[in-house]
Amino acid sequence: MITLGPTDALLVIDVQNDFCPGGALAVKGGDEIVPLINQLGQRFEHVILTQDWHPAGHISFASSHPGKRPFETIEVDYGTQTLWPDHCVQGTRGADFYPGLNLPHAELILRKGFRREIDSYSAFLEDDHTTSTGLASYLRERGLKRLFLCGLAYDFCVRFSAIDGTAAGFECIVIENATRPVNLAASLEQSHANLQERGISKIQAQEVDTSVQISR
Ligand code: VGL
Ligand code: ZN
Repeated sequence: MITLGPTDALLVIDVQNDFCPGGALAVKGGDEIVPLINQLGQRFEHVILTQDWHPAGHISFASSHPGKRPFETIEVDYGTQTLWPDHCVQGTRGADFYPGLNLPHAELILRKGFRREIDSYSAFLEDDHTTSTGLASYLRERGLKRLFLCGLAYDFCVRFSAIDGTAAGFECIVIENATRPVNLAASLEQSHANLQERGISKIQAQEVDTSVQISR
């Protein structure tokens, strides 16, 4: 059992319409985790949401690269970029949080991927591995130390947020049954391996102690 305290935060990654069934980049079962995330949120004093937030013509969109199709890859300045269908375009319904997500006490909504020339899977560092989102400094100033990650997608934004969060000095724990993967090529197996290599633990939502009442 894991007992939560005031320096813990729930980091809810990209639970947006476009990543749920019917969306532009639908993750299988993406909507199924929402009730669990809502329940989990009740156990946390501090909840942070991330929102994938791309301008039209974003570098990660296949449509921005003539002749390329979604799920192909290209080489860009910062390495290999997977190309996606247009998704989470700023101000569109697809970029809105999934309507079933009910976390009104979330304290921060962190938007990422808003630079046209850089994708950002991680909530900490954009994909050039240099440009900071500011999240680490925010967490430090707020005295938040341990992060429980959930949301979409396990093998992209959740994985890289956990890796970069760990590198930035935060204890990161992935709540596995409150995530779902895109599952592209070897992304799922690689994600499991990457987390294990770095000693990032995966737990199930039921391992969070629900007997502790939080004050709000
Ligand atoms: C994501 C692909 C593209 C994610 C975001 O949230 O995991 N995946 N943009
Ligand atoms: Zn994206």
